[in-house]
Order: sequence, then structure tokens, then C-alpha cells
Amino acid sequence: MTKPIYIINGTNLNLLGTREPEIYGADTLADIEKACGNSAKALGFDIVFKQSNVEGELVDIIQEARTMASAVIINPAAYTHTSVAIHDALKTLDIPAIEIHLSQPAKRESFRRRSYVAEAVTGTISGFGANSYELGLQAAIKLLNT
Ligand code: CA2
Repeated sequence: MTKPIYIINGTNLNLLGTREPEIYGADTLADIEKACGNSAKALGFDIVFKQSNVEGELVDIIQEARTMASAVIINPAAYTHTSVAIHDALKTLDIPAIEIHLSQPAKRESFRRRSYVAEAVTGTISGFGANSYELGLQAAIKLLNT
């Protein structure tokens, strides 16, 4: 049986939909999970959707994905710009890994321009709001099917 695609969400993303809709959109993380589940199913895949505010827990989830997932889609949120631990965990993966962001960090504060994650993933999709998740899924599935 095909392994699920892990969609991993970092710190504060549990609050999505409660503030700053002009930057992050109005969808909640539960809305995004539902939309991703439906899109993945239509393309023949299951998802495992996780969120944590704790850096070490995100590392544990990535380690779990090494054996349990066919691909990883990750929005590390603020840890994108700080976490060597998440970078190192992603480097251990032998499966496609796609970094996604709702906003376009390159257009924002200068501290968001550095991604420690970008060097450890297959590619990055950012700036499309909740659609970044769907585009990430499509990219992962295309890689898995070719
Ligand atoms: O644009 C993205 O997806 C980010 O990963 C979101 C992070 C930010 O630190 C990154 O630079 C870019 C912030 C996630 C927090 O999101 C909230 C949204 C609404 C309310 C509270 C937090």
C-alpha cells in the first residue's frame, strides 16, 4: 500500500484564521487539512496532517516520516528562519520534501529572508496563501508518479 504524504506544520499555525488574515488568509488549519485531504484523495494519496509548537516534536515527526511517509510537505513557520535541528532532520530524508509558506517571506521583514530549511528540501512554494499547500501536494505527487 502507498505510504501517506506527511504535511507538517510549525509553531503558531494552530492560530491560523484568528488574526492577520491580510497576510495569512482567513482559512483555519482545520480548513486547510480538510482541503488537502480531499485533493490528495482525488489524486490517490492519503495524508497525515500534524502541527506542533515545539521544535523537538517537529524533529520527531520528521524522523517518523523517514519510514512512514512517501513524501513530506512542511511549513516550519518561524522555525524556518532559525532551526538547524529541523534542517538536519530534513537532510536525513530519502523522500521528496517540499517547504511551503502561506505568505511570501522574501517580501517581508529581512529576518524572514533566511531559510535554514530551503537547503534541505527538494523545493519551495510560497506566497499563494492556503493554495501553497495544494500546490505543494501537487508537486509532491508529481515527483512520486515520475
Ligand atoms: O507564510 C508562512 O507560512 C510562514 O511560515 C508563517 C509563519 C512566519 O513566521 C513565516 O515567516 C512565514 C508564521 C505563522 C504564524 O501564523 C499565524 C497566523 C495567524 C495568527 C497567528 C499566527
